[in-house]
Amino acid sequence: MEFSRPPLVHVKGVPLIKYFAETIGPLQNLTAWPDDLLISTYPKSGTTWMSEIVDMIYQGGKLDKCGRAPIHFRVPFLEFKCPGVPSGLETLEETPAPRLLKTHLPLSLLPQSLLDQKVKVIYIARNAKDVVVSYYNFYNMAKVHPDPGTWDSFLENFMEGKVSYGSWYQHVKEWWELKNTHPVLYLFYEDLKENPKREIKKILEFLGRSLPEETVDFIVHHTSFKKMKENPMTNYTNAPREFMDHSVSPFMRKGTVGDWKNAFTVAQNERFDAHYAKTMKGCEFKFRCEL
Ligand code: PPS
Repeated sequence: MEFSRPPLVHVKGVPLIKYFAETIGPLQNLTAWPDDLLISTYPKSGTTWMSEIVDMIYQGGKLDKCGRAPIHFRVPFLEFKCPGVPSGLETLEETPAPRLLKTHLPLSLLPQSLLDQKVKVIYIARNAKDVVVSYYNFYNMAKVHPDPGTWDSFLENFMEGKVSYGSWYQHVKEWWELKNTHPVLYLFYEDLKENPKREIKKILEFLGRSLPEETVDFIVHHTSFKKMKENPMTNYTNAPREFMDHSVSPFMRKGTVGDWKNAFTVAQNERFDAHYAKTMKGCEFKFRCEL
């Protein structure tokens, strides 16, 4: 099936991939379970990486168990829907407790039950410059998105929140705020890249779990970019080609901090920085755009 790159559809003012927009209604009937764990991110911020880390933790570091299915079946993507592929809600029906769930939704579209049940959340934030570069490449290869246009126009749309899931700026801030009232572990892609073992230990503590030191080391090793890129259970190469065309750009593309420097011109960087300073003014946490 060839996707026609349908235009984004707005739900409560949030632009979404057309097929995903169709699930937002039914998704509001989701019954969350108290032992669910939600992995939340703005797109392209390290969701797949965190999903693999947490599944490995849940499976006690056993590789054969993590190889039981591709990552999107092990960690259902709540709002996912695409013709010819099981939806996130369908996958969820087959998922036994304790469940790992994935979403990119802003809080205004999140099923209320997840909040009512005080479901633990691991949120990963990544610096906006690397996100927008990763997102542009993803738009090009995943044809459920509209045509991204030129890099310059995509960058402009990103700054204005006119991309799928809307504003990065609002997303990272509102999920940070949620920490005040809800169990949220807020992590940064750059920290995970810098010292994955330290960050995995934070996750273990948040989950109230412990693992032997050598198992933690094994998880660090197995969830490296290189390992995940060559692992068909994490690299999305088994997704239908009509949905993700890895010959355009692989899903596991670079996995670095600072790749934005290869895409931004000096003028784009200046424009972006000025807009960023205005939009993020007063924000109490900081992003690192290089390590
Ligand atoms: S999605 O489609 O929104 O769920 O994508 P997401 O998984 O959030 O983000 C994809 C980017 O994360 C990179 N990635 C990793 N980086 C470092 N280490 C590991 N193990 C890893 N796994 C995935 C992936 O390459 C995408 O970033 P870019 O910059 O495009 O390479």
